[in-house]
Amino acid sequence: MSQTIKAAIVGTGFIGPAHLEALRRIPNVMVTGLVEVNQELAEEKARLLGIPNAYTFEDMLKVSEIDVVHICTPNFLHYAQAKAVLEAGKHVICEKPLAVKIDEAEELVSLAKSKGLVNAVHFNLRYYPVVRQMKTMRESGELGEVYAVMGSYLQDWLFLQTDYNWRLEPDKSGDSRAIADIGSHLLDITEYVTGLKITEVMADFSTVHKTRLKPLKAIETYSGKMLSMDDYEEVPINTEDHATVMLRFDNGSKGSITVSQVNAGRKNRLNIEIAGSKSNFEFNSERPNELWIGKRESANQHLMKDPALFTPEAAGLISFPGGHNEGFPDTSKQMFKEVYAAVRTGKQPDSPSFPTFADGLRELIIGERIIESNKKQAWVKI
Ligand code: SOE
Repeated sequence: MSQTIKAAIVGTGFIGPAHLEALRRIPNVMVTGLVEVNQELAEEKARLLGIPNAYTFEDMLKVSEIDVVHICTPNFLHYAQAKAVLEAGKHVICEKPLAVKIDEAEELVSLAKSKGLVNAVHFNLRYYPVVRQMKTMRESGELGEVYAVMGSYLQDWLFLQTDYNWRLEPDKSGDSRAIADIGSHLLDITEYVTGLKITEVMADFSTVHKTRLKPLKAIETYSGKMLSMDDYEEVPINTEDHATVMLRFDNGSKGSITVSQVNAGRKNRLNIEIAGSKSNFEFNSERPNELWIGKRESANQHLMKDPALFTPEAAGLISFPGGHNEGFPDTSKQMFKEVYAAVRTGKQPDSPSFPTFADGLRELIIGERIIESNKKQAWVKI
C-alpha cells in the first residue's frame, strides 16, 4: 500500500462531512472520492466539499487506488453497500447501525472475517477521552464492583411535530428509532466501560407525535427549521420518540436507560452514571472534558481532561494539553486514527481497540430484543 491511504465517502448528509473533516486531520490519509445517489449530485457535493473525484457507488468500487470506504448513507443501505465494499476487497468503516436486520449483520461479520479486511462501526462516542478514562479506571479497580448503571441520551431535534427526517421512516431507518439511533451509542458505552454484558431487557416506548408534518421536499438531519406550513403533508409515525429500558447484567447488577428525541433544550446529551463499590463515575457528553468521581468517605473529585492526569490509554485519545477543550468532531478523528493504523497493516487486528462489525451486530441484537420487550411488555433475554 502506498504511504498515503486513499479513502472514499459514500453519503453527504449530517455525518458524511463529519467523517471527511476527521480524516483531513489525520496525516497521510486522503479522501479522494465522493459517492452520492447520482453522478450529478456527487459532482456538486464533491465541488462543495473539495474532494477531487465524484463517483456513483458502482464506479467507486472499481477504483483500485481507493483502499477504504466510509459508508455514511441512510441505514437501509448499509448492509448492501458494506457487503459490496468487502467483496471489492476494500476496508470499510460503516455508520451505525451496521444493518437493519440481525441476519444481514451476521452475514457482514462473517464476510469481513473471511476476507480479513479492516471493519469498523462508527460508535464514535466511545472516543471521548473521558469514556476511555472510565474504562481504564474500572479495569484497574478504581470503580470497584459495579452496583448499577443509570444512563440517558436526550435530544430535541425531533421535538416539534414539524421536525422531520428519513430516520422517522422505518423502511429507511429500521423498526426502532430513538433506541437504534442514540440508545445504541449509550448501550455500547455501557458494556464498553463496565465490561459487563446485558443479559435481559424490559422496555417501554412512547410515540409522542402520532403523526408528523412531512416536508414535501427532502431535508437533511438537523436542518428542518426553515420551512413554512404549506410545505408539509401529515403522515403517521410508528417508531418511538422516547423509551425507557430496564437492564440486567451478567454480574447480577441492574440498570436503566432513558432515551428521547423530544426533550426541549437537550441538544445531544448522553449521560451515564456508574455506581461502583469504591466510587461512582458520571460522564455527560455536553461537558465532555470532565469526569465526576463520587466518593463516600472522602471528597468527591472533578477530573478535567488532561493528558498529564489521565491513564496512558485515555491520554492516547487527547491531542491538546489540559484546558484546551476537545469535543464531538475529535471523537471521530481519534477513532479513525486507530482504524487507519490497522488499515496500514492491511488486515483486521486480532483484538481491535476500535468498535468492529461484531460490535455493530451486538447492538442490533440488543436493539431487536428491546423492540420485542416493548411489544410483549415483558422481560426478554438477550
Ligand atoms: C441523529 O440523532 C444523530 O446524528 C445520531 O445518528 C448520531 O449517531 C449522534 O451522534 C447524534 O445524533
